Amino acid sequence: LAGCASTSLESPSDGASTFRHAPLVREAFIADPSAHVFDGRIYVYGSHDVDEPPRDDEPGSAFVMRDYRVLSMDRIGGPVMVHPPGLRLEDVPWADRQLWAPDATHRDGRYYLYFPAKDHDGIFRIGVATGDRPEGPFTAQPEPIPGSYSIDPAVFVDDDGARYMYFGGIHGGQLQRWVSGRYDPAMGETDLQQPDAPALMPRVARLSADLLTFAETPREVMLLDDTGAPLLGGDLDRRFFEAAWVHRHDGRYYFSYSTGDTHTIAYATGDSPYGPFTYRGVVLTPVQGWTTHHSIVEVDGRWWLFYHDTELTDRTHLRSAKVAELVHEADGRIRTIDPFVR
Ligand code: FUB
Repeated sequence: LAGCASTSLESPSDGASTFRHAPLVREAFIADPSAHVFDGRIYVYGSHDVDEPPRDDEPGSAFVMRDYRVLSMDRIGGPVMVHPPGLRLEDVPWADRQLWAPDATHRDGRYYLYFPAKDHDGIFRIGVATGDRPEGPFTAQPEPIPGSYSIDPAVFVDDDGARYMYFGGIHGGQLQRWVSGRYDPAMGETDLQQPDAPALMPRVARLSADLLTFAETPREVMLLDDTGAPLLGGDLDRRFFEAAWVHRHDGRYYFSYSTGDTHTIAYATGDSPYGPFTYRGVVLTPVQGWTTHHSIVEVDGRWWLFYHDTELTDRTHLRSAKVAELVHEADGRIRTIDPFVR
């Protein structure tokens, strides 16, 4: 193991810090934390932020990540291990740059790491790598998942064992370039530029039995307002930007996501893993740093929000993972977390 840091849930209470929660680790910058409990231990799959010059001037090009390093801990608040790189860019034949936010799943002693990267044409695709340990090493499939595109894969396991991948991100995540079903760079660098039209929606596809491909063509995940109308492109406080995550609580499916340029983690609820999901509110108010990205996981009957911020650097591409307790109210709403309020 490359490192093991003790962490506390809260930042020091001597008044020196305005942050409510402490970084999980300080010896590496781990962002976009996707947390899971595998065999009784908590594993966090995140982006490994580094400070390198960008290769191009596309949106998001400052995020140049080249490998994945898994964090693990036996309990929330316990010592956190920083494992050696589990997958490196040079070991992914199809990938050229930018290993962005990953996720993982586990079945029958195999671990599956899902990750986005730009291919040699500069197009984001989603790949999968497998291994027999939760922290890796992982071996990448030679090609990206057929029919995959954009960024931020998140894999949800339903009670019947079916696994669904949610993905997509606008702006630097290129989702706006896929409206025709084919990659179209003429669709620009932001979104549809139609504030009164339905917003770009995230995507979902059930995974195949071997967990290496999609079992179906990805479909849109509809995010609705409380009148049943799709959220609009101009509804910046509520529309989807990136960082999809799904969890199930008390029979409801919760779809949570980043609103990007308005910097919240929002959530919507529904009755099916495919949606539609109706907007309910805010999970996490803005953190320090432009991006916000999270996961929600149950550990021994309590629920936790893993998220990131730039407390240690104040630089938007050098982020640290944190964890906060998350509460579902009796009516199913999620109590909003403010990362600055103790
Ligand atoms: O880490 C790179 C990108 O920043 C992620 O893919 C987005 O979700 C945002 O957190």
